[in-house]
Amino acid sequence: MTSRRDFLQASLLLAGAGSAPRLLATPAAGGARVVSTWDFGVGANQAAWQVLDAGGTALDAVEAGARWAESDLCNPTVGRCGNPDRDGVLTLDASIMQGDGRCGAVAALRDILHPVSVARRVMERTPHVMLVGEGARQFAVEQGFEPRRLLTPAAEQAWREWRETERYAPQINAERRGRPGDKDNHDTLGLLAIDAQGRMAGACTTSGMAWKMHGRVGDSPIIGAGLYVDDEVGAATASGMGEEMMRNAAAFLVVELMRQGRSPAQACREATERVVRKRPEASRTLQVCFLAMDRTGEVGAYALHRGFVYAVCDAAQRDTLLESASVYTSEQA
Ligand code: SD4
Repeated sequence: MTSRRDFLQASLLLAGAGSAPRLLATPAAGGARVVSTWDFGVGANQAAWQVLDAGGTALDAVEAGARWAESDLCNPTVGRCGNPDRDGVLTLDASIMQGDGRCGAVAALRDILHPVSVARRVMERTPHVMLVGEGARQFAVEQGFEPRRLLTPAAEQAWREWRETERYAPQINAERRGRPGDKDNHDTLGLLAIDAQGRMAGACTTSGMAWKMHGRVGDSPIIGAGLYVDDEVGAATASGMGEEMMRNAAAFLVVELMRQGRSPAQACREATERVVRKRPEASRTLQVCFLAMDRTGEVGAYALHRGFVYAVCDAAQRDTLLESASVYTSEQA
């Protein structure tokens, strides 16, 4: 399996050679496209593309992409390799949504490898949208998902080292991503897809903020905060400090701005600026990132700080990785 670091280095090499990948504005007419947050989005896109390329649905595609990331043993921020909360417990958040408004989510789920698939079962097999904690785990087991201990020795070791500092000061993406030598801090996988029939879907999956309080839930499983999809308009997903996304109903905001006529890039920018206006001081230290795709397949992104990269995949480009524009452009912001 190619590691996320390899993907990132590949993109940096391209950029260094003066041939940074270019994004086609929209896929070929009637074409499918999938976009994902961060460098590991390249691998997730490839898993999703296998579904789209075979004529599958956007929903199946985003689930396949999210499952790829949840299984990835190199990713300390999503799925089985995620860092635990401050009590040493790994809890996972995920959501999935179709463009017709159907959606499902799980939060603070323990011991289950594929939270995105449990979220899909919530959508398809219950009258509800979200299950949390022990109830989500119980439902998953009833549905045939096998419970297993997920915390890796590396994540446990990292938690033990963190505990020595005994300081509860959660930060997200404080160490900027996207340059060689940057250390992974925290990222979430958000995927948005449009299939050959023009149906849209999205998924979002994460282990949440490392060393979070036990029971803390981020934006990723909250429909309208970390993910929102509407076939009439388009789709949006978020990564970064989930509390800001929740305060601003951010993914929904991005979609509504597109409904009012903004391009995906403009909508992401306005949502980011809203976060800054609400909390100007806090916004200097935390990261907030948006990725959107409208119903024609046009893609846009924006972040508070530099370093947010996103991956685009369609019939003409399989592993395009682009860096988003940002409010603050200096490392010292
Ligand atoms: C959360 N939004 O749990 C997630 C974390 C994240 O980049 O996306 N980090 O708040």
